[in-house]
Amino acid sequence: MRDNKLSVYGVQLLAVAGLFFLLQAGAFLYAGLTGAGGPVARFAMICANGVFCLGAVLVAADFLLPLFSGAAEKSLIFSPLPESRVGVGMTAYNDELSIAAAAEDFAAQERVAGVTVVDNNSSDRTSEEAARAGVAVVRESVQGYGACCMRALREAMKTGDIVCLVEGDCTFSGHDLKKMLAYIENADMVVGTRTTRELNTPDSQLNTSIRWGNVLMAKLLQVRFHAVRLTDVGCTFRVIRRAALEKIIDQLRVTGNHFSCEMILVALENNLMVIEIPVTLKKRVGESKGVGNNFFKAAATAIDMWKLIMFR
Ligand SMILES: Nc1nc2c(ncn2[C@@H]2O[C@H](COP(=O)(O)OP(=O)(O)OP(=O)(O)O)[C@@H](O)[C@H]2O)c(=O)[nH]1
Ligand SMILES: [Mg+2]
Repeated sequence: MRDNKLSVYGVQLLAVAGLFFLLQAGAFLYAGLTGAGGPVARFAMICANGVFCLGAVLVAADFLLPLFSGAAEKSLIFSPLPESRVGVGMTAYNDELSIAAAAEDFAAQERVAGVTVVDNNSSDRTSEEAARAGVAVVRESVQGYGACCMRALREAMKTGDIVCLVEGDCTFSGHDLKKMLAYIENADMVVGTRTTRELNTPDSQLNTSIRWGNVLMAKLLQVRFHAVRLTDVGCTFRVIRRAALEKIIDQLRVTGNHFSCEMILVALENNLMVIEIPVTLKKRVGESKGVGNNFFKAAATAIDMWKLIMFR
């Protein structure tokens, strides 16, 4: 798959140019009405035109270069996996109120071979509650959402030839797993999107700023790798073929909250077929520790994701 980094820079320059054009229009209007502010308007005009031309050249170059390099696009996959079993890796951090119900929900799904809860240094009864639900429990000492996800993936690889990653906070539903398994026949990785409003409960974490922040970052990532359609970069719930995960697992580095974006990016860099499908999203059970109800954490995570998409 082609990595269109020039387009990522280009479209952002075009957006900045749009702001300069707005400033220019306002300044010319003001100058026309008052007779003052002419130099500001001319400055905005020069900036807008300059930035617009640079952005347009970068985007055009990105579209033209492959015509000369002959870069190949991905071809359709159809590879049914009727005998495959699913290993579920479930993240948990002080999730004693939700973990048993979440683990039981996923363990009860068809084709699930086992659920492993990864307890990320919880100080409450998370491990005991998970064990009570009858699933495997391991402890991950490196703190952080990404560290917990990576361990969950590694644990789930041991039990299934399809690996499912999900949170243990009851935001996601086990019955969505069969929808993901339907699409994994055509993909290496199927990732959920939480931005389908029809599938969110009204009290879910996807408020307007989190929804649009995710859509924006997802579209930037989509610009970088044309052959994919993305509307969310922060959904933990996903399934991946074990063979595909083996290819990328050692390239994953992010231990913090922007891990889910990194995993999609690395999958695309490795030419994996990634398909995004809508999943249901409910209000979490227990207290949010991530970006769910903290605007500043969400903004910091968005900046980390932007840096990944721009510079990795
Ligand atoms: N924030 C955080 N989450 C962790 C950590 N380790 C594991 N996790 C798990 O990662 C998931 C993300 O945290 P959540 O508190 O659910 O945050 P969120 O998903 O952004 O938002 P809500 O679900 O609305 O609360 C949860 O399942 C946590 O249990 C950690 O060090 N920090
Ligand atoms: Mg959550």
